[in-house]
Amino acid sequence: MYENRYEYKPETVLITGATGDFGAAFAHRFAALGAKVILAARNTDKAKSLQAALEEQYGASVYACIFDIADKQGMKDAIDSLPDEFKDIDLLINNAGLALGLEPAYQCDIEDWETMIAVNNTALVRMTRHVLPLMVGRKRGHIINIGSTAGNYPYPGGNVYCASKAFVKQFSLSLRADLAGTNVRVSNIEPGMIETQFSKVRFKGNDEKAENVYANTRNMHAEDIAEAVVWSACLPPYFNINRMEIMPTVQSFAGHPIERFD
Ligand code: 8X3
Repeated sequence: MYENRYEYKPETVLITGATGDFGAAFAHRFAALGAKVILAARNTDKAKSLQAALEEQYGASVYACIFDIADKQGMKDAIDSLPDEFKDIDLLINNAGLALGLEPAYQCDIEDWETMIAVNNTALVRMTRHVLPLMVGRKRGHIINIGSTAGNYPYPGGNVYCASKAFVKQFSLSLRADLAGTNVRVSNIEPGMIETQFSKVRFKGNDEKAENVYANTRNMHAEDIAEAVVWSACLPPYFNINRMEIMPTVQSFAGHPIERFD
């Protein structure tokens, strides 16, 4: 079985945050591979326009699944009402996530914290809980969580964002423990700094601040992370990537700052 290392492909892929930079890059790659793609997104116009592009470019079978990721009942209804031909999800990419703000913890907006936890954590575990029984029942499936280097290395102003991604890492590893013997895979893909809308969201539309993050350096892009996701997903099912941490070569570590006294 799967003697050719690249013979395995997921057949039905659900991507949350599908119209963001990462989500759209993943959708393009899996549509090109012939998978049925479910675009989970909040914005109908953006989802429909991505759907049209995937259908036109690859002749792909695409379903736009519209709900607010933080809406518990909306998510349940959306998953329960998937068309029959899209129900057998064998790859869930928990990609929806965001950072809001870069202030020190004692100055942050508490609502930003709550939103990050709601999207990066609560929605991710809910979606996982909806989809997992289908995978376990079929003994086929893969959950790819989009974590972050921020879950491994704290940085000033990262506070709840870093903590939320550490949660995603540990939840991924804990799922591996629970899923022993089920043939269901779990991977946490942990990107570092990637040039996307991420900083524009973090800085709430302040273009100058966002552009400065990526200025005068050699950035990675969403397509680079899609490469890692597709590779992990198309490995033969006996082969599980637990975690994959990725940084642009230009990014590294800053050491531990010491407070000095006069
Ligand atoms: C994004 C990586 O370093 O900007 O998840 O927090 S970083």
